[in-house]
Amino acid sequence: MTNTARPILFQTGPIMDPALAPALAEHFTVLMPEALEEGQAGQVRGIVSGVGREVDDELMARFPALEIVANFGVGYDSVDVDAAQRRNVMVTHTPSVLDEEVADLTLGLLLATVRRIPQADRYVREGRWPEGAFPLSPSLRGRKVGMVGLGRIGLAVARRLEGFGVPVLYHTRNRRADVPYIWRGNLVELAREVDVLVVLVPGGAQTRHLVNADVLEALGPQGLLVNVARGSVVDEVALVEALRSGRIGAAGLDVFAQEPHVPEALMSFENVVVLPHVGSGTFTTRAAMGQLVVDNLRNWFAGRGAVTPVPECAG
Ligand code: A2R
Repeated sequence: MTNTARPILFQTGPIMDPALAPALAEHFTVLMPEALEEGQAGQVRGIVSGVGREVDDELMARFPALEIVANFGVGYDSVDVDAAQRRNVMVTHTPSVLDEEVADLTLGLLLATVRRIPQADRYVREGRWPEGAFPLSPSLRGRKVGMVGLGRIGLAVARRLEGFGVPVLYHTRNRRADVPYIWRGNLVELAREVDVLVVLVPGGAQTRHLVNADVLEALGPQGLLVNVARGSVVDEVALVEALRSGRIGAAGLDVFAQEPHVPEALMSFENVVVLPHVGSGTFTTRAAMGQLVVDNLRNWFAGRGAVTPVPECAG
């Protein structure tokens, strides 16, 4: 039996936050796709969604009473915001609460990639150490880092990089007046100038394949690519080719074009570190994101508006 006194939500699939389901259940009736019964769609007032689950016009059309889509995550490229706005549906996301966590992971992945930490771990586990010392690795010393995107998370990464004593440059559409880092309006130029590119722009049509063959070529044979944003931002075919031909030196990837599928070719390279999209994946940060999802929904249904609307729906 569903409690009709409470707003009914549709959740597009499982979300990796153990605290979210009980927190939602306290205030809402949550229907998972498999639990949605004939006739219930008309009562659904909110959608809870997460990365990789499309909330498109077709899905929203199934719920004529829909008021809000609450996205678990800062990136909301899987939500068709234009369609939501045409339907007068609010879209929210979870900015800020994950910045430091994703920045930590970014530095971890960068260091793991340049110093080949996972490869060294495998070397020990495979019993190869007694055969001889692990090969020397490239270094972060004396290298420059180029941020592709310098928003909330990018800035948290840049600040950490200052502590590592490496110069930071960045590429965005708009130059920031409030940072000490050098701006480059042209991404190929930036790639030519730096040794490491760290990708932290939102996904979606605007940034699709922003990091293409030309950018990778400019990064160069000693260059290193770190992507913690969205797989769609990097042309994965061009990346595989650049790694195969040695046109770039190494890559650290937390995100992929077709998650959870990781191209075999990428996993076959010794100079690539792959992670299963864990940028914000800690108990504390996922709980903070879940709480923000709940706060957005509670505020909305109490008539107080959304706490963190996506920029397109703000104001
Ligand atoms: O371009 P600007 O001036 O709006 O700067 C934003 C930049 N950005 C771009 N840079 C170059 N070409 C583009 N087409 C482009 N579109 C956006 O990305 C800004 O510096 C940055 C985004 O910052 P925030 O909106 O504060 O996002 P946040 O919280 O740092 O997260 C970035 C992404 C998420 O969307 C997830 O996909 C991923 O990181 O976790």
